[in-house]
Amino acid sequence: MSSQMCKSASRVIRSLLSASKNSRFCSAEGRAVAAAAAVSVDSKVPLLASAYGSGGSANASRGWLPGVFALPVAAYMVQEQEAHAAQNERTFIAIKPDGVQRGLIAEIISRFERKGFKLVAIKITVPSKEFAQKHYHDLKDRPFFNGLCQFLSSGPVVAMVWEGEGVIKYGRKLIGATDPQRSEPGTIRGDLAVVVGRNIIHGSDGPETAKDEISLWFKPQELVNYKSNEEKWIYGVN
Ligand code: IDP
Ligand code: MG
Repeated sequence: MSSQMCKSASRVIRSLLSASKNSRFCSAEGRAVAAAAAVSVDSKVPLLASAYGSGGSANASRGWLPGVFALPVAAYMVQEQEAHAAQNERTFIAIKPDGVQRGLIAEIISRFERKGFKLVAIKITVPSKEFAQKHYHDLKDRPFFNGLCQFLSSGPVVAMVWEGEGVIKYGRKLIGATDPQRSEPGTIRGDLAVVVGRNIIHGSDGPETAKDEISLWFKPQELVNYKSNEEKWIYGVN
């Protein structure tokens, strides 16, 4: 092995180790190596060959590098999986009959879309009162329960599933407080609704309710898995 190659190899290893130690690939060098390593794992190209570019020999690398690479590459893959898991978070959003009748479907969808969240299911439906009671089961002891379920089942509802990092919590921020009198300007209810009984939109309030509500309103096959072209511009670590 030439001394030039030794120097390059140790530079590669140093940057990988420091990248994994810092848990984020911060330096330009680290990013390049991480990308090369990730590509290598995906495409089964020998690790050192792609990390070196034209300067290295794949055969020379096999004898001694995989063990050194294994840890940082594994760390990178775990990070990647976590990032994907976060991106795949899903929430249930419904435009209630008042929002539909007031012509606010496009306005509401565009707020989620422009934020960078991804629509993975949508339908328009008139839920039965029994269905509305299931949806709002946690409010069954509240005095407005009957009127609320009556209203939800009074006309078309646009039911949707939105996906993205933090979409459950941030979806609630986009929606605003339950009572539009208390919703901040800039939020959907703050900008577009006036009273709590006609607050135009529903959004799941946590991971458990999101899961339950998605499975109440949608069959699994109605949820679409796809990669949007914009994702590489919406997600990224510097
Ligand atoms: P949320 O929609 O912000 O999650 P919840 O407390 O879960 O609020 O209530 C569900 C829906 O019930 C509200 O969106 C609203 O339409 C209705 N609601 C809540 N509180 C009242 C109330 O005090 N009077 C009438 N309707 C209410
Ligand atoms: Mg609620």
